[in-house]
Amino acid sequence: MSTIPWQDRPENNNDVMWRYSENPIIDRYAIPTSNSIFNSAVVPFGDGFAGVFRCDNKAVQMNIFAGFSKNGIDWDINHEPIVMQSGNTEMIESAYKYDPRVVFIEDRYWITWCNGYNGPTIGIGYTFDFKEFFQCENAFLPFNRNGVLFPQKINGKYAMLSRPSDNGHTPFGDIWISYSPDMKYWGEHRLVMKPSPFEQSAWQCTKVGAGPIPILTEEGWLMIYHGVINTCNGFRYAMGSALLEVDSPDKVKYRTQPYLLGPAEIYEMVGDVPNVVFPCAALYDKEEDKLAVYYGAADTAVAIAFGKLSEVIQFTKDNSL
Ligand code: BMA
Repeated sequence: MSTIPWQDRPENNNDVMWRYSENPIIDRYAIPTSNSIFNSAVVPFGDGFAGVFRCDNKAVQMNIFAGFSKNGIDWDINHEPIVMQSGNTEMIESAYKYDPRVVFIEDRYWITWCNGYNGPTIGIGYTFDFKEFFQCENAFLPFNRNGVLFPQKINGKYAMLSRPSDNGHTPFGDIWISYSPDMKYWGEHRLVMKPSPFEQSAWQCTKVGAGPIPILTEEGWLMIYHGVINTCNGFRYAMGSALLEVDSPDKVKYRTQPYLLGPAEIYEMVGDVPNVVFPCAALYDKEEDKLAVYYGAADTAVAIAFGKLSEVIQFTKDNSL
């Protein structure tokens, strides 16, 4: 297994998660055409890591690019976007692609993203090698964002979290779960989680959306998510966690009242969209009790935060809404 990026908690830091000292790890201009590189996904691959990166170009066209890394921190991102071939259907329109997630299930890496098809919906594709990519049916009708697959079938079916939305900046958002026997037809839609009451936990009172691929733990599925508050200066995105029942992940066992990480460093507060911490991927090592969360910072760059898996789980239980 590849060694995941890691830094011990800094002295005098009592937070459950802490930032990598060299953040951001990927600069907005990391490839020649990019305006910004953020909300991106990584997975262990070969003797290192592979990733699918959201790069908006200088025309601010949104697309996804493959990248590779030996250590999970220094990335070589392809200069050309991913080109899809048809997967389980004919080629369907993709006016834009953004906010990818990646997960290995059974024999291949599945990618979900926000796909432009007469409005945003959830696109699905797969690859075996991060060279050739195959595009499948969209999971849902527009409008939807934040499609996040579980890393294994649940009760014999693929399972995906998503957040039904509108065609704009969506002033609402609940997390739902849907199931599929074949990665093509999705149904059995169930509500997982709504925004919280303002007076209890205002950072997540406007909308919530799933982030990285959920992690199976002894306490249930650890789901890291983003929560949003609408302020007089617009939306502010922070990161929280929940524990979902293993066989019925629509049941929330615990959910953090305080956030795990909110915009506080300059690269999170200043950028194309200020005050955004938007997690899309996590690497973990259960034996070493390590968790590294990759997040988009201010819709501009990619950053990492670390935590002890056991402490994040305990924090979620001890500080539940
Ligand atoms: C969401 C998506 C994300 C973005 C966030 C903050 O609706 O567009 O890609 O990071 O808004 O702007």
